[in-house]
Amino acid sequence: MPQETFDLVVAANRLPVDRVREGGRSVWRRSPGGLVTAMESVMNDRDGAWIGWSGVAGKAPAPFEQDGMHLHPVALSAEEVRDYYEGFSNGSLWPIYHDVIVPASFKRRWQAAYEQVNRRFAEVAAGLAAPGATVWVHDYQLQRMPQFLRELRPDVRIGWFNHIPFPPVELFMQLPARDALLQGLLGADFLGFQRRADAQNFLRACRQLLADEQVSVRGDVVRMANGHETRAAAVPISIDTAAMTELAATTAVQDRAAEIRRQLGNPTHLLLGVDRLDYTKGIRHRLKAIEELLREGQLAATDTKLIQVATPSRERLAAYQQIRDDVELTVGRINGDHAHIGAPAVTYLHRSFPREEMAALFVAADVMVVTPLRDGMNLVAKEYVAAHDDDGALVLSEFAGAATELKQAYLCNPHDIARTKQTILRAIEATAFERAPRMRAMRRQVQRHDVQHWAARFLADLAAAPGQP
Ligand code: GDG
Repeated sequence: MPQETFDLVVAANRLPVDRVREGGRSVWRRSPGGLVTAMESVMNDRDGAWIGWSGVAGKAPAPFEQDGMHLHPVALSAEEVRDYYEGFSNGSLWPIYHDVIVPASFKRRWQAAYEQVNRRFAEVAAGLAAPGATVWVHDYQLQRMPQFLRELRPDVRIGWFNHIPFPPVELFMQLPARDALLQGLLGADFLGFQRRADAQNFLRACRQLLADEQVSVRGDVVRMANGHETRAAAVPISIDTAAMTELAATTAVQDRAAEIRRQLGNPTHLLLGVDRLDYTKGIRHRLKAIEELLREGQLAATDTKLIQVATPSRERLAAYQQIRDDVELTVGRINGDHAHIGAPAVTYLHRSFPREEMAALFVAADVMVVTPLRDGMNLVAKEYVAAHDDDGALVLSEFAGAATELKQAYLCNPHDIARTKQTILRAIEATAFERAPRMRAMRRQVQRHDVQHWAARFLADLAAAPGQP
């Protein structure tokens, strides 16, 4: 029987579901996050399929339906998880694309596995795409896929969206696979980036590194020797704003927010950090600033508390074990110096929570502290703005993509600890009168530019891209 085909195929490293145990049985549960919601809204209208890894190494489970989406698992062996995912994607690309906050490593074996897995994704997509279908590829793990797919299926429209920054050419050049990565992306018709600066970095890399390949760049379009054109532009991602605001307003979430504050002894100032435990997120810098403020007596642990949620991430990689150790050592020291019995200065939570609990934390926090050293966008900043009332404040790093949109945040350079301390103090001390117009302006921004708007804009840009000669 011929395989069923689809008008829209989404490809991402991971499927939008996780395998979990429920009542002694193993079942699929939808993973949290705006991307899944956004794709659901466009896929339901368009008969869509999603291809990705299930999260478990070995044989792929059979394709299945979930929430109106056709899900098609792609197999990864244990060696491929090590070499393509942990190695090339997170040991080579992730550091280079985030300003080399930790050194990048390069291994030829990793690169070979990346090629192999990207080719497999392309083959699966080629088999599922209907004639003239749209294939939307996501993120840095799949940069070779557009070229492989175009070779197999020149009739489909191919778009790619980068969730993380695209680095300046001086850093990108370090990658031994640099030409292959650019050629891979140039198989697409449209490339979406978080910020204009990211698209510009990509265009500059093509201009500088592919000149010998008869590739020319005019404006935001790259033209290959065979006449195929690829457009690169900014399409900043967002959140399901209405859903977050609605959830935050429910009695259950409001009550839980009040309870959280009560449990902490009703502090005058409740600060909050929510991050994947990643060295890009600037958690150490944030803790250092707060530790100094407490030590100098500019903040008092009796009336100021910090909750830091650090969701476990990439725990098999040494750089992630190191950041975890650093963060936990610092939290321990801060509490050792400033906590009272039953009243920690920093409540550190190294696990993940349901959406409702996250919303309650956003509602409860007087000041949200988001201090990445580099971040593609940072959705947490947008979620806080959508969930909290007018009497809140957002401290936001200039190095998060969100800083280009949330201009009324208290912006800071997390490398500059002295100024970051001042900025945190300003946000804490701001009056309701100063806070309200800032919060309202930022909320308007995320209401107008929500994730549904993002997905629709990406698909419109992809449909309008010049593409084939
Ligand atoms: C990449 C880019 C870009 C976190 N802990 C829990 C939980 N979360 C949710 C947050 C937020 C999401 O996960 C994290 O998104 P971020 O944008 O903050 O960061 P990355 O994971 O690094 O994402 C980033 C993003 O892609 C999208 O393009 O913005 O720059 O690095 O939604 O709320 N959700 C739940 N429990 C948790 O414990 N339910």
